[in-house]
Amino acid sequence: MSDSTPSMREVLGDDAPSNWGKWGPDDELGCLNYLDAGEVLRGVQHVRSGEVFTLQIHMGRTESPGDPLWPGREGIKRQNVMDEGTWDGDGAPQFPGGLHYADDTALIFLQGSTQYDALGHVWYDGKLWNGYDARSTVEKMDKASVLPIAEKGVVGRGVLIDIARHRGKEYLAKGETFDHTDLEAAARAQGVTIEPHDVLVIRTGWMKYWYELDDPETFYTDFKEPGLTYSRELVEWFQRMEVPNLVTDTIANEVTTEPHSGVALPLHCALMRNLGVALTEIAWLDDLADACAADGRWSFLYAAAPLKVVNGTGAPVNPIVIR
Ligand code: UVW
Repeated sequence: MSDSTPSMREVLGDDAPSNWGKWGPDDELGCLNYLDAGEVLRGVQHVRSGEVFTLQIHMGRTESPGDPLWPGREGIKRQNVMDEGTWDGDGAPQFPGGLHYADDTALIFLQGSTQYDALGHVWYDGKLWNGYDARSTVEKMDKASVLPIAEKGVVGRGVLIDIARHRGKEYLAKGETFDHTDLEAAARAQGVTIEPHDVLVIRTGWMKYWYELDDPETFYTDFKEPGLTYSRELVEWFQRMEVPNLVTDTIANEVTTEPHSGVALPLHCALMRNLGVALTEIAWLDDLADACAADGRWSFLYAAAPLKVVNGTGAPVNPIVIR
């Protein structure tokens, strides 16, 4: 960070839009509170053909380029502990009837695949979502962990906005930005309306780029993902639209550094920490986008539940879309 880079507070303002306290002092769900039974039924109305799409990327690919990760994280380390080889030597467990089986273990970054961030995953000025003390994250996430999101489950009407297709590109360029006005323009062009309480799913083509490029060194050089970029108006739009959940096919859901201030991931703070919007990252959206483009239907039933990791800062997820 250069000396001239402003602080998160300077960028977002002393009076940044906030939903703290809106659902009480103990809330750990934020805008997911908007997704009640009525929203589930609204989502169901968008199921027409019965097609199912699963949005998780492959986890633990051994062939190049491996799994896309935020710099500093590592992909899953999966290891067999039991397989047919176990019975090659003596001392293997014997079961009545001759049962053999395979088991494996895994060491994973909870944010190392398609995942939900816990609402407490990022913070500034010593406070996380709803005003919880950042010290509550030490050693384990005591407040606003991923568990409440996992317990509730996320079900509602989803809408896909394909910014890459709208801009006539296979994928956006490094650092390319867009905002809520671009989302609305793309929605108009697609013939769909972004409605209040929609799970907002945005395709940039960035996951396709990761796999097609097949060159992690180029991908991570001058690492700057494309994505939504901060403005107060954009944050107010999210608040007004009561967006419960933002899902994208990038590793961090927003342009990596905001071009004007140079601050990293201000929307994580503005949307997740201040408004309580749930973030879902690294989603595979290309198959869904192709199906939506083919018949012009861009809304669907979205359903997801991350793993119930107690005190987790996030957890892997395989969201399901039914259209
Ligand atoms: C960070 O916030 C650093 O990562 P993520 O992409 O998991 O939100």
